[in-house]
Amino acid sequence: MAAASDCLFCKIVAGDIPAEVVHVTEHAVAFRDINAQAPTHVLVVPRAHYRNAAELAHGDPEATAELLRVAAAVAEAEGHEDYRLVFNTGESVGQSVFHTHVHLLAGRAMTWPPG
Ligand code: DGP
Repeated sequence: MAAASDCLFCKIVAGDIPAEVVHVTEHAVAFRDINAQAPTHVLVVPRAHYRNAAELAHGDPEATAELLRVAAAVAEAEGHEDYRLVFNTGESVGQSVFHTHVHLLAGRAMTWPPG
């Protein structure tokens, strides 16, 4: 799927907007969240533009799996055995950027359920 011209994360993937990139693969890019909520807070995004996790899963199952592999690799590289992955889907549950991304959060104790 082509990049969306008005998409923030497409611009980060393309290198047009700077980000602290920590891991890159054929299908995915991982970079630190600008508004970190944990000592490790990394966003893993597909290079291709899909609005949310379900659309990515339908359109590109391999890239979907790669997001999870990259998240695990980044967690391990940063020394975290325990971590949380979050896909927000829809504005009412907190999605603010409509390019699929999984939040990797680690490095502090967390409670359940999330707010
Ligand atoms: P969500 O709310 O689930 O759509 O997550 C979007 C995340 O993107 C949010 O935690 C903040 C992060 N974010 C927004 N703008 C930027 C940016 O320009 N650079 C980086 N690195 N992260 C951003």
